[in-house]
Amino acid sequence: MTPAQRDLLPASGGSAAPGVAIGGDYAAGGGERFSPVSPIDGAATMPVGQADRSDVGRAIAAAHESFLAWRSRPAPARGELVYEIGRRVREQKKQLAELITLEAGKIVAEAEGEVQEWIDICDFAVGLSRQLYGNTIASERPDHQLIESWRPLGAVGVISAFNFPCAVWAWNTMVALVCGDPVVWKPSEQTPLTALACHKVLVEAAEALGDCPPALSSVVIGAKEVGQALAEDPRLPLVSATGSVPMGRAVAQVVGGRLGRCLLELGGNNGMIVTPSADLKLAERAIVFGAVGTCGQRCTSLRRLFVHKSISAKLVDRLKGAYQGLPIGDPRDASTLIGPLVNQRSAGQMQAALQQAKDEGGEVLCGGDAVDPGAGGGCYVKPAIVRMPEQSSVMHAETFAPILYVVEYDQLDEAIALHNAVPQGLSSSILTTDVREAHTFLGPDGSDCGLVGVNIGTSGAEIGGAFGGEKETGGGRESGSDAWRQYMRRSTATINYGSELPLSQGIKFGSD
Ligand code: UN1
Repeated sequence: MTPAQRDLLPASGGSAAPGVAIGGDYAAGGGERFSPVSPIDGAATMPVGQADRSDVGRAIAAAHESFLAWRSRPAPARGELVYEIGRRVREQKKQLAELITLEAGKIVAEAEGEVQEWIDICDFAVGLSRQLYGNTIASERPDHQLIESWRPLGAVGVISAFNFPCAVWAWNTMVALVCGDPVVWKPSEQTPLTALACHKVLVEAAEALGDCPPALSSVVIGAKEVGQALAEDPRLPLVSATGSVPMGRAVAQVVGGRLGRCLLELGGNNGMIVTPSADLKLAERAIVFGAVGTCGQRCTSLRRLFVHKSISAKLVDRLKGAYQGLPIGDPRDASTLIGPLVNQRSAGQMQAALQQAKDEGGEVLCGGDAVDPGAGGGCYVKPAIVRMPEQSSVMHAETFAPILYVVEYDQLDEAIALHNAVPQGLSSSILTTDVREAHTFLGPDGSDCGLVGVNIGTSGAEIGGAFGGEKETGGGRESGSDAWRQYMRRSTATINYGSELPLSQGIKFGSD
């Protein structure tokens, strides 16, 4: 770690980073200390403490206390904190991105893009703080009025994954803060330092602003027991979880068991259809970024490509050419486009998927093999393109690695049916210049995903839209549009400003 990266972390007074952060209060935590390693070279970054159940309980209690104060602050005044956070993130963008690269292994340009998502959601949330609109509704009774207001909900639990160690928390937290809700965050154990650095920005912004409750943000580092403790606690009326389908299923069952609210953003297995009228230059760029960006480790990564048989040979040739020139290596190097996979397990899963694809009749057209990392120990791989005779079982699972399966199709409705025939439903796109094809894909008989694009790749969604997907992706929506409503309690008020008490539904009850 560089001194600039250390400066981003809370001063711990020791050689390890804290495992528990409750506002500006830092502690090692009652769990066992561990040593995360960087995917770049497998070298240990910094030892980190871990929270145990009682630490999680303390964090939630403090967040709840802070909620009781924060909820009565006017929303535009809550927005002032988010404004100050955004200002500070702009100043530290480069350093924060470097820390993300170190822990998640993504290339600098993409790490900076991730911090940019934080800045963007700050701007969005500040505007939102003056636009938490409700409705007024005509009453069926004379001299009555219905008013719908949105009130703060309570402290929110956020569980996030290694691949977007800053942005996913930021989408949740910036919106939650203007809605009046503090956040308790369990980051991935792969990226605890990024989490502590993000948290520190928030804490310092709150201190600079003054008069903020102490625990608007908390971080509890640890493995699944920590997530379990968040899911169980009724003082967290909302738990927002991003990660694998099994993780989401476990969280949803616990939160559902106490009738809490869940916001799930789980696996994607994203597809694209390329039709005969597609602009192939554009298609090539959209496919390459979608399939190999972040080394195939975005939940929005492109994994399944359905190409019309009349253009398949031509497009596949172009893609093979493009894949050949991809610079693979140290993500800190500005010329690198493909960084490492997160760990050896991930590399093993990639090899297993490629073997299964071959067993199911697939032909690896390029890539798939490991690249010698030189002196370091990172897992560097060549992104693979695999031609499949049909959408067989390997294509139904999400493998978090840069494998692009290509299947030919003949009729658009057949391609759409194939596209939708997987358990996940996050992101999708169609490459076409035919307006009928585009609108068919966007329409009710088209893609069944939460994100649908035309002439664009599956990844790289902007924060202004609601982000999330259907089926096993979990159904949640985060970030922009009206996703904020999930962080609030809807209160429907009925006001009688007359001197009679007429009953609704015209009921006569006793004498008037
Ligand atoms: C994720 O991979 O969990 O749309 C989030 C995208 C990014 C976010 C991905 N804005 O690719």
